[in-house]
This record gives sequence, structure tokens and C-alpha cells, in this order.
Amino acid sequence: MARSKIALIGAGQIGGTLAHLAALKELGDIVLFDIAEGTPQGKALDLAESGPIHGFNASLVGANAYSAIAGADVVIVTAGVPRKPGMSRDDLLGINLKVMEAVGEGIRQYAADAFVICITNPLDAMVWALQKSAKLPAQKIVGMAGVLDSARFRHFLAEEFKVSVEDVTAFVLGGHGDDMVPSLRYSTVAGIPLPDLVDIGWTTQARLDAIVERTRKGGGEIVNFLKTGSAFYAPAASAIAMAESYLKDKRRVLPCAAKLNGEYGVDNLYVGVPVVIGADGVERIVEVKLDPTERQMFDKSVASVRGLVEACKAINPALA
Ligand code: A3D
Repeated sequence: MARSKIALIGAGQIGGTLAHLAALKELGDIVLFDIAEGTPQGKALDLAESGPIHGFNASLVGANAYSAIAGADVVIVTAGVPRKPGMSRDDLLGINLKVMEAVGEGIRQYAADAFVICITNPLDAMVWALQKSAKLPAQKIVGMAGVLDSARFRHFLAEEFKVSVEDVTAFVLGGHGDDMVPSLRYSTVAGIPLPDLVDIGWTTQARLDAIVERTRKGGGEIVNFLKTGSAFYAPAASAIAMAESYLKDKRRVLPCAAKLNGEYGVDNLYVGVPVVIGADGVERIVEVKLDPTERQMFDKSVASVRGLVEACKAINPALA
């Protein structure tokens, strides 16, 4: 059986980490693409030279031409600019929209059968624009945000309860912004919902509220530390989990930005919801019942995603 091919569009902080993880996990052969000359080539060679030490079998090449991604099974897109302190994800919209148009054209031409994972911010609007410009079916293109947001939530909860992260599950809905919706009643420790843990005195509602707030601002917390860029280790790990579920037909249930067509009462918009990822891409959108408070928060989050998509359409009416 031929090895899978993984194309990484953008060879920056996340792109390099994606290449490293994909090689360590032997997910397939890897192409790093970037417009910056030398960066993808240098990172690919450096990583390939770590192969004999780790003992992984994967070829790594760097490229500045889209033809190098031809026939890719998975494409992960991080091309664009990240946030600096004081910037919101939305401040990136104009610059990264142009990047998505160029990347979409490259994918359409050379990797139209790939499963595409977008990471570029502002995520929910950029994945929408990328689907439009790449002209891919909605089940073959998703945005990575929920896996990362729920991992942050799980990490904070595990610290709060002093239990293993393995036993904490977390559920996050909505757009990847400060108004994302981390759900307490669908998040658990070994199956015990968080409100029940308040009832048995493991924590308090006020402490959970503070954790929810920290989760919402989790990206900004790291930007403020790093000053010159944004998070990259956990974002890369998140996208690799999604790619692995597709390549190995694992059918994992992961929160992703998926195109909604009526689910959750939303039409024609990419929003974070739980989905099943298998060999056909997004095989199912999981639609849970929201209580009135969750519904209100979800609607607010959807409204801000819709605002960003409208801003994209205003910049480039051809995408509408
Ligand atoms: P960075 O290290 O700057 O890498 C971006 C790379 O994109 C650079 O190497 C650029 O040369 C390259 N690039 C720019 N324009 C193009 C183009 N037209 N074609 C190909 N490559 C291009 O950034 P990063 O890796 O830290 O972050 C990448 C993106 O991910 C940013 O938009 C971040 O905001 C976003 N991000 C999203 C999340 C989510 O959870 C959704 C988390 C963290 C970062």
C-alpha cells in the first residue's frame, strides 16, 4: 500500500510542528509549502535529518511551487499571519482572506481530492473562504479550533481537580473567538458531568466560571507571553488528531468548524460543532439539544462568525 501524502501549506511555527508530529507518527510522506523561499526547504531537511535518530520512515520535502502538493491525501493550511499582542483574531481578516484565495486555487488545481484542515485565523471565516475558493465539497474541508479549545478546557479542569487529563472530557461549541461556548453539562470527569462535581463539593460554580473564561481567552494568554506570535504546539497536535482520524478511518468524534446546512438552526456557515471524522471526511454532524443559556451563547457566537463572513463577502463579492 502506498504511503499517504500530507501537504502542509505554511511552514511557519505551526507548519513546522505539524511536519514534526506527522513524521514521528509516520502518518505519511510530507510536503512543506510556503511562499518564503528557503523556509520550507530548511525545515524539511532539518526534520528529515532527525529521522535516523527517531527511526521514522517518512520523506520530507520543502517547496515554493504548488505542483509539489499534487495528489495529497490531507492538506493542512496555516498560511497567513498570526496575532501579535493587542490584535484580535478578526484583525487578521483582510490579510489572510487574500492568502486563502491563493491557497484555495492551489488546492483546487493540485489536490482536489484531499481532506483539508484549515487553521488560519479568523478560523470560522477563513475556512468558509477556503471552501469557496478551493471549490471542495463541505464534508472534505473543516476548520481546527474545537479540538484545541476543548484541550485547553480539559487541561484547566484536570489542574483544578488534580486528576489525569485522560479522564477529563470537554465539550466546546460555537466560533473560535472569545464568545465560544464551553459547555459545563456536556463536560465530564470520568463520565461525571461538571455540575454534579459542584454538587459533591469538588469545585464551585465560581471556579468553573473562571475556567470557562480562561478557556475563552486561552489563545490570548499565550500571545501575551510569546509577544511575537501565537500558540503552535497544541494547535498542531489538534490538527494531527483530526488528520489521523481521517487517514485511519478512526471515526473519532471531534469538535470542528464544519459547514452547517440547517443543523443547530444555522445555514451556510462554518461553526464549531461535534463531528465524526472518518474516511469520507465529515461523516456526521452531531446535533445536541442546547438549553436556553447555551442557545443564547451559541447564537451570539454564530452572529459574530456571520459578521466576519459578511466582511469577507464585502472585500471579495466573488466569494458570496
Ligand atoms: P507563522 O509562524 O507566521 O507561519 C505562517 C506562515 O505562512 C509563514 O511561514 C508565512 O511565510 C506563510 N505564508 C504567508 N502567506 C502565505 C501564502 N500566501 N502562501 C503560503 N504561505 C504563506 O504563523 P503560525 O504558524 O504561528 O500560525 C499560522 C496561522 O494559524 C495564523 O493565522 C494563526 O492566527 C493561526 N492559528 C490558529 C489557531 C486556531 O486555533 C484556529 C491557533 C493558533 C494559530
